[in-house]
Amino acid sequence: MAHAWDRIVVHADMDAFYAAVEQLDDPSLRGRPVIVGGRERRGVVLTASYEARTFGVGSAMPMARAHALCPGAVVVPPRFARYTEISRRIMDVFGDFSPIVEPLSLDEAFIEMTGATGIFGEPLLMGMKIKAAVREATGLAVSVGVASTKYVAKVASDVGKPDGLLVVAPADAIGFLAPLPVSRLWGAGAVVAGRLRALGLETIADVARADPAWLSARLGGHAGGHFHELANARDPRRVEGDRGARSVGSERTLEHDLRDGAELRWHLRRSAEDVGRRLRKKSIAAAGVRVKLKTHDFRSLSRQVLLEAPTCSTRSLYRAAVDLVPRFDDPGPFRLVGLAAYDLRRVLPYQLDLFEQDEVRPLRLERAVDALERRFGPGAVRRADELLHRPRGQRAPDMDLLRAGGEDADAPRPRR
Ligand code: TTP
Ligand code: MG
Repeated sequence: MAHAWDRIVVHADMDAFYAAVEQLDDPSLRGRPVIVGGRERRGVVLTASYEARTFGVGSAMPMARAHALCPGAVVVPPRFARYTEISRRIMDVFGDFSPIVEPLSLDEAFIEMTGATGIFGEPLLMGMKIKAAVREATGLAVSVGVASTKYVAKVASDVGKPDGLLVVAPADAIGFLAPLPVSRLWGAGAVVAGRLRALGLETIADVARADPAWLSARLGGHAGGHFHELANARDPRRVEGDRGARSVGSERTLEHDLRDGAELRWHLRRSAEDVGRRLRKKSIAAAGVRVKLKTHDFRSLSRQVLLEAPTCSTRSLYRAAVDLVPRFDDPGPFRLVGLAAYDLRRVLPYQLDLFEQDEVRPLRLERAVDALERRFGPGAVRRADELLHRPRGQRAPDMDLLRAGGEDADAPRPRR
């Protein structure tokens, strides 16, 4: 490939979002011009269905004008709680494709897909899968742009609307932008676009060819340089996922309160195995490890650490967790033990092996065990020391029941 994809950024934006939700919930509105906005004539249009847009109705237009343009439109008042609910579902779908999702509004997000071709296929296939997953989860259409920068991906999703899917390969990005009007430059509102036109610059190609110093002198500040970079398809901005909020965790409420350090470590190892396996399965590495303990009198305590290098290795997670234990100043006893990996980022499948030089061998072993477990079921392979040093009261079959505890492990359980 002459021009490899150094980065893969997806921009996804729902079509006529509020109006599409109204048409979804009320089938009698489907195929008809729908305007979402206040019923009073002094209000504005929040959005219009594509049927209404053919009459020239658009967002932010005064309602009176919308009525004049499209007298047959059905006006529906907004239901923000419902849009928020669907938005959450959409963002969850995006989260299934990448640990790094940057929502821009209720219906729109960047999704960092660099390194994910091994899992989801080439950029076009990624886009198709994201569109299909959103449709399956919500019944709604999303337009998707795929490019190697945020700016080009955003323009691509918009140009493809409605129900679009447009992939702009890195080598084609400048040519794709070239014929578009300057109003398509990100950050160029009506005023800036007007000034660019007054300078004789109509298309993005005109801006790309202009001298950036001359542009900056005319526009003031760094704006000229900024637009010149965008026009040349250069945009180094990263997709900013809410890293802190996303984590993969495993915790369990114990059958008897725990005081003993060895027993605590045994549970941390089981959690590290669970978390490590899930990270490796999704080709995700974590830079942070958090240990959570709950005391017998229901106080939640946690300690966390940022690792020198991100990891998906059970062994590294376990070691970091064990190092955190002395930092709890509460002597216990404890009724719940949990481990979570946070600050997640995607790694290429082959990078799992290259990731940390000194962890390569255990990681290879762990991935071999993952493969065996996929074939023969969980618990098919056990560590010898685990079998020998099983804590009291725990028989082997119980372990996997405990492991499945996950979500509601916080709920108080009767003690034996
Ligand atoms: P957009 O994504 O800008 O618009 P859209 O989804 O309705 O249509 P499309 O993307 O296909 O062009 O905005 C998302 C929602 O945000 C939109 O449905 C309504 C709301 N919104 C407002 O409330 N006021 C506004 O001025 C705009 C532009 C949108
Ligand atoms: Mg939209």
